[in-house]
Amino acid sequence: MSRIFSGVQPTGNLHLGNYLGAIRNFVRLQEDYECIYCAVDMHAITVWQDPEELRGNIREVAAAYLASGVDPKKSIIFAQSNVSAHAELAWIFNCVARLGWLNRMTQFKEKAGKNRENASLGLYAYPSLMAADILAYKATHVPVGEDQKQHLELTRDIAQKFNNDYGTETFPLVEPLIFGEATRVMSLRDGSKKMSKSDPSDYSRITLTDGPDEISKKLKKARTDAEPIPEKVEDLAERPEASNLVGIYAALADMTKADVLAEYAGSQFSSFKPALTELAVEKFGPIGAEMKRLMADPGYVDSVLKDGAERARVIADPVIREVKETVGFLVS
Ligand code: AQP
Repeated sequence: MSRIFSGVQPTGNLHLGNYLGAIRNFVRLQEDYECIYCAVDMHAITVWQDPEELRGNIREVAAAYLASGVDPKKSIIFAQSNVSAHAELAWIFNCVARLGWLNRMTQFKEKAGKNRENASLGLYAYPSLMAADILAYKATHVPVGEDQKQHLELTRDIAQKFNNDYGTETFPLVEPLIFGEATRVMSLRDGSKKMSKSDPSDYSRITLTDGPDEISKKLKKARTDAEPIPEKVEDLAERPEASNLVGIYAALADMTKADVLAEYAGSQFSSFKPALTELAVEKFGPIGAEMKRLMADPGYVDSVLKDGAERARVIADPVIREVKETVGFLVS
């Protein structure tokens, strides 16, 4: 049976990249799969989080799922720390994963930066916890943005090594689901950097709760080049900022980049940007408004998370039990 698992870190500033690379696909997949979607708060604390803000951000992730169209009756929505299987399995995977594998993880290198010695042990072990998130449910498919591909390869390596070491077929080899025209949305200020929650510049990203004025200001300021929009997708290859805006338009309009170029080839970005603004406002207006409404009703959001955690435990607890028995722990 196919089962989907994915998550978003509650680190604030949920943005267009999180939506187009992940959350929107979560909504589409729930029609055909059993889906489990998580606010990965244990991942969030791998870098410092203010406790009060973290609580709000966990609810914000749940609100973003709901406002985007994830149906809490059909899919499971919960907070990672409320299901202990994640932490338990992560420890076992810490003993399966090899240091050499983790040393290759580019996200750790980027996030730790030059000050590696001062990074938390949790940041280093992040991919092992991510493998546990997925495999605690024996999920088979994981919708993510392109930046998570390497971590999913590590999840496969961990699953395979566990199965080989213990001579079992406990874990499936997960498949990434990376689809859509915007699997890697870039910063609006720098086409070589991905759009990110932690970028110090607010102008680098459009957040899900930005109103029409903010969207318009940010897109007006978005970096482009002086050339008009080209006719062919190949001609965007050396123009990262132009390619990014065309990709965002295509994803929001459910078109291909080629279709967008067919419509706008020859136009300047000064005339393309207002069209993109209009489209972004049309798509995000209702989502942002619904998120704000849900954030003002934390009681409802908490009830969704509580119900989700209960349903998640029903799936994960027997898996943890099976793993503990396999490893040789005494299971009472
Ligand atoms: N720029 C992006 N384009 C497409 N997809 C993206 N995702 C993130 N950024 C982009 C996808 O969103 C999902 C949730 O990401 P996350 O919150 O778990 O962590 P992240 O990848 O570290 O996201 P950020 O926004 O870049 O946060 P910070 O700044 O804290 O590192 C994932 O599926 C991810 O691929």
